[in-house]
Amino acid sequence: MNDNQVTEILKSRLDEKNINKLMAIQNKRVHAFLADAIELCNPASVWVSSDSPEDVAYNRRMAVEVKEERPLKVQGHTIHFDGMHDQGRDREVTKYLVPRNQTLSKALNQKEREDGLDEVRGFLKDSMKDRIMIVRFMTLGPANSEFSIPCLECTDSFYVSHSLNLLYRLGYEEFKRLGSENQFFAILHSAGTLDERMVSKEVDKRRIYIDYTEDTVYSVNTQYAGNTVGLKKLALRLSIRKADREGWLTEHMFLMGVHGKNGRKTYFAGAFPSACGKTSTAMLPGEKILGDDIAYFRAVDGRCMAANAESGIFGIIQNVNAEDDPTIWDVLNKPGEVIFSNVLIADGKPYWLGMGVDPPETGENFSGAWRKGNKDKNGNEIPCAHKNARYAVSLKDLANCDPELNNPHGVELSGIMYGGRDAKAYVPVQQSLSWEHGIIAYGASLETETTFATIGKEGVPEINLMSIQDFVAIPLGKYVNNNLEFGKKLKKQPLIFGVNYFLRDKQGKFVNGIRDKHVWAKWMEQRTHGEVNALVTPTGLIPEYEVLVTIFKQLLDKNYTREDYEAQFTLRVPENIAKIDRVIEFHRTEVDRSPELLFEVLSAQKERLQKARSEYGDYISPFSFPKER
Ligand code: GTP
Ligand code: SPV
Ligand code: MN
Repeated sequence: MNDNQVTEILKSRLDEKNINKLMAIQNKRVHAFLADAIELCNPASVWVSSDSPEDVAYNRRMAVEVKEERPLKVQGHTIHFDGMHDQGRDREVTKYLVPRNQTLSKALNQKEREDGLDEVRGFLKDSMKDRIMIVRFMTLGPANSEFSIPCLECTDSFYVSHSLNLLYRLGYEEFKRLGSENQFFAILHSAGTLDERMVSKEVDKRRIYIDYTEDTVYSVNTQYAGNTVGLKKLALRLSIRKADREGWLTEHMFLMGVHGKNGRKTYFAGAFPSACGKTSTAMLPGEKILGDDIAYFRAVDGRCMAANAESGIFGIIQNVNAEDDPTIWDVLNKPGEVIFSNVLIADGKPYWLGMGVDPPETGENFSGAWRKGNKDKNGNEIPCAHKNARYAVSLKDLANCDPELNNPHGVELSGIMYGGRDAKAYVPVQQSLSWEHGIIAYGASLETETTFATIGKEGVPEINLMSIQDFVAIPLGKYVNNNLEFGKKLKKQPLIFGVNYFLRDKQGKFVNGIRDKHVWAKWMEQRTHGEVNALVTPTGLIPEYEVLVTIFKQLLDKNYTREDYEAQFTLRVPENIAKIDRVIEFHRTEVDRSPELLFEVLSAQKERLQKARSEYGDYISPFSFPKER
């Protein structure tokens, strides 16, 4: 298409108001992308959001009018349902489009680019013929900042577009300023054919393809936000490539401020795989949340500066209750803008698993009209709400939102955590022996179990490097190496911690309570200020018993016993050696270009474990370990 054809298409398909809004953005790539999308999807009309209060309100209204959302009793709350088989990220059909002459790691799901484009564009053909195409300009990262990445999303779902408003920064003005600059991410989404409940019907034609050669993503026949709100996990894949080219880091991490002595606040980031603890950590009562899913890191004058790519939360609602999560509970119960998804609705009120309130026996949920005891096609009982039911809210609506959220310079990080669902090996909290040791032994060795956040079997153990493996669009080893190299740019490196909320005892019971993570956070905060000692173990530095006694008492009013400490911090040597063997095997066979240092660091840890075993046996009480000098 030449420039004239592009203009021709836009002028013939947009009405005067919308063409004016669009032409205020003088960018050839924007115009060409939209002309192509219009030709392909053939929408009934095109609406461009200018982010004005009227446009934001129109979007909110339309989501209800087209029945993708329904108002609930509490003012500002709505419910959206995704289809029965569209309740999480779909790994199987999410693929990188790779040109014939290129290769990506074999651990990555990929497809030959031309074939992939033909297939997905085939499914997008005429997909919007009865619907409005919505054109959105957004940014990832704070505005007017080194961290910002402009994004264009084109969708036929007012729910998706409404979610963008809650979760990201509006970017129409930013695009106007951009002028002809063509460095932005573009996303084209269509929910495809919908059934009478307004949910995507053609599940087998669901595709999410990432065309990284053009910084473009295609998504079709799905509505679940993780597959459709392109600025989330789809743009994440593109930003990892951008960060790799430009020498900074994109991480699947929360950001939070932890309070300490004399009113000070210390910033932490934390990587946990989906449904393994990011939001629950960042929302700890009394602390400040800056982000709960995606963080950008840049080395600035030797300091590690971090910003949230997002400005809202698309959070798991299961187990959110008044006692454990008072802040989010409050937001989910008072007037204000909240989109609930895939919870049970009865009498205009939402109910979910683990809310601490008995749900009614009938209502409407992701399966349609629901009654307790209803079974699915396979004879399994349908729960009242899906485990991956979620809520979407803006961070600014939270009482504990950190005031630095939109600081264009980001915040300076003092600590980084890595944690997964590791039932057997790692202790609940430990500090790495160095930056390299932390990146390798905690980040690149992160083991977890699959969860309900992705479609497929739950509880399958796997390695999920840095908790970001699904989204790494460059060779995995190079990604590890970028993290190692990043440390060298820092004069003051954040301390690195390994945490494990999911360690179990021999009977299979978790050895920690849900609030214990707060104690670990306070201990880490004190470590970053050099205020408390630690004990040296073969896998890292662990808290001293007496220090934990004090924090447990002050914070949770709990008497922390020697038995608790031993149950949680005993070093399990056989499990730790087996873990290292699995991780080494994984990096040898599944990862291309794992740095040699990784094997050295892991082998050294294995030797330390073997040495300790020869002295103390297989299970070593934490009281045996020496104090750090
Ligand atoms: P995504 O939004 O998918 O990226 O997930 P996330 O990392 O933000 O997960 P989140 O913090 O929402 O945790 C999800 C699940 O972990 C919920 O079902 C929680 O109940 C559970 N969970 C959180 N903390 C703990 C804990 O300390 N112990 C146990 N056993 N479960 C926990
Ligand atoms: C995750 O699965 O890591 C999430 C939710 O944060 S999603 O939007 O599906 O990515
Ligand atoms: Mn996530």
